[in-house]
Amino acid sequence: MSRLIIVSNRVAPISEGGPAAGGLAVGVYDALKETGGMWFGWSGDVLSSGQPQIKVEERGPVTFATIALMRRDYDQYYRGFSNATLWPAFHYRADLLHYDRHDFEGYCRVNAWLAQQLVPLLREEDVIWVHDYHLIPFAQALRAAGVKNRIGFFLHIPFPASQVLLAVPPHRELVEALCSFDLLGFQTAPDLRAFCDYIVNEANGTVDASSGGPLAIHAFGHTLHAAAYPIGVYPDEIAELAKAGERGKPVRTMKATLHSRKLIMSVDRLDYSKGLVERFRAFERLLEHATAQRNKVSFLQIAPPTRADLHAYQDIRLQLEGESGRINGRFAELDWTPILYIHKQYERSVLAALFRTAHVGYVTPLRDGMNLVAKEYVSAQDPENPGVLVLSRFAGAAQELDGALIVNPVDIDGMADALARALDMPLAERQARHRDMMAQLRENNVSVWRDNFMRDLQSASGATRTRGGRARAASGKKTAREVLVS
Ligand code: GDG
Repeated sequence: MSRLIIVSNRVAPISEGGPAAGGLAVGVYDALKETGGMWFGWSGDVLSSGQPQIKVEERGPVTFATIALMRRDYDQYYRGFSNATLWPAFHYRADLLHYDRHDFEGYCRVNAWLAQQLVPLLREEDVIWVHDYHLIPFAQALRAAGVKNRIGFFLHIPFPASQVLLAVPPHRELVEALCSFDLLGFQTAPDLRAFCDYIVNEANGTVDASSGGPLAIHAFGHTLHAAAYPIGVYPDEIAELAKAGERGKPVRTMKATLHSRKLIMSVDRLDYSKGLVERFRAFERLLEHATAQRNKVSFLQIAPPTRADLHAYQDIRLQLEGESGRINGRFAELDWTPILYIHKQYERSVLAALFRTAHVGYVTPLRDGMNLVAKEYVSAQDPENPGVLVLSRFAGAAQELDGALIVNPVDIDGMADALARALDMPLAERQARHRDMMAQLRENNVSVWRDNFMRDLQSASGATRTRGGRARAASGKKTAREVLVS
C-alpha cells in the first residue's frame, strides 16, 4: 500500500491528533494511522534569526515533520499573500483584498522552499495530498524538483467566480499552478463549476465529463482531474461527546444563567467571512419586531481570535464589540443580557455539550467553503428534542443540509424571520428535519470524504505528467456551461 503524505500549512499539534481536534485534523490523522504516513508543514514558530531545521517526530505509524518560518516568509507568504490577498478574494471580498507583488514572490518562494524540504523525505511509492490555499504552487514546485509521485490538492475554502478571481493580479499563475496537481478537490459543485468556468473561458482549456467520475481538465499543457468532495464530520462521535457533557459544569452554568430562556448559539473564528455583524443585527431585528421574544431568548456567540495581526481582523473585532454593546444597551434588563459575546476558545467537548443545549444553531457566513460548525451543531442534538439549524445559503454545508432553515446572510429581516420560526418550530417538524440531516451526515462522514478523494487520487494515474493534454480531449468533451446544467 502507498504511504500517504499530508502537506498543510499548519500541522495540527500532535496532542490534537486524537478525537479532541476538529474534523480535518481527525479525518486526516485517521487516514495517516490506517495507511501509515507523514504530516508535513509549518510548526507555527516564527524565527527572527538563524536557519529553520525540520523536526521529525514519530507517533506510531505517523511521522510528523514540521519546520519554522523566518519572519519575512511569515509576513509575505502567510500574513501577506495567503491571508490578505487569497483569503478575502476567495471569500468574494475583493473590497478587502490587499495585493503586493513582493508578497506573491514570497508566497512562491516559500512554497518552493517547503517543497525542497520535503523532497529528501519522499519515497517512490508515496501519494501526496496537499491542503488549502497557502500551498497552491506546491505541486509545481515539487515537479520542478523532479518529483514524479501522485499529488492531489483539496481546497477547503470557496473557489471564486472568474470575475472575482480576476481581481487577484497573478490569477493566471495560480490556476496554471493548480493544473500541476493530478487531482483537485473542491468542497461543492458550485466551486468546481467556478473552476471549470475559468479553465474554459479564461484559460482556453477544456473540461471532459465523459468518464462519469472526476472531470478531466485539459489546460496549460496538463491533463488533470477535478471533483467535489464535501468534507464531513463524525456525527455519532460528536453526539456522544455532547451527551456526555450535558451534565458537566459549563452546561449547568449556562442553563443557570438562562433561567429557562431559549438559547441561540454560534461558534466561529472571528473572521469577516463569517457574517457576524449581520448576524448580530438580525438578532436585534428579532427583538425589535417579535416583542414577545424579549427576555425569552439569549444569543451566545463564541468567537475565538484568529489572525489578530491583520488589520481587517482588528476592524471586525472592534465592530463586533461595538454592535454587541449597542444591542445589549438597547434591550438588556437587570436580569437579562441578550447577547453573550465571548472572544475566547473552548474545549471541543464543551462546545458539543453547549450545542445540545441550544434551541437554535445560528450559522450565517457570508461565504464559507463548507462550515463544519453547522454539521457539528446538528450532530450534537438530542434526536428526541432537537434544535433547529439556521444556515446561510453561502455555506458549502447548505448544499447538503436541506433540513436547515436556509437564509441569505445579508437579508436581516429574512434572518430575523427564520430565527422566530426556529424558536417556535413544533417538535415533530424539528425531529423530521434533524433525522434527514443526520442521515446525510452519516452517509457523508469525514471517512467517506477522505476515502473518495484517496480513491480518485490513486486512480488519477499521474496524468498531469502526460503533456499535450488538449489534443487528448476526446469526444464527450463538455464546456463548463454544459457541466453546469448536466
Ligand atoms: C476552513 C474553511 C471548512 C471553533 N471554535 C472553537 C473550535 N472551533 C472549531 C469548530 C470547527 C472548526 O473549528 C471550524 O471549522 P469551520 O468549518 O467552521 O471553519 P474554518 O475554520 O474557517 O475552516 C471551512 C473547513 O476549513 C474544513 O474544510 O469547512 O469552510 O473556512 O470544527 O468546532 N474548536 C474548539 N474551541 C473553539 O473555541 N475546540
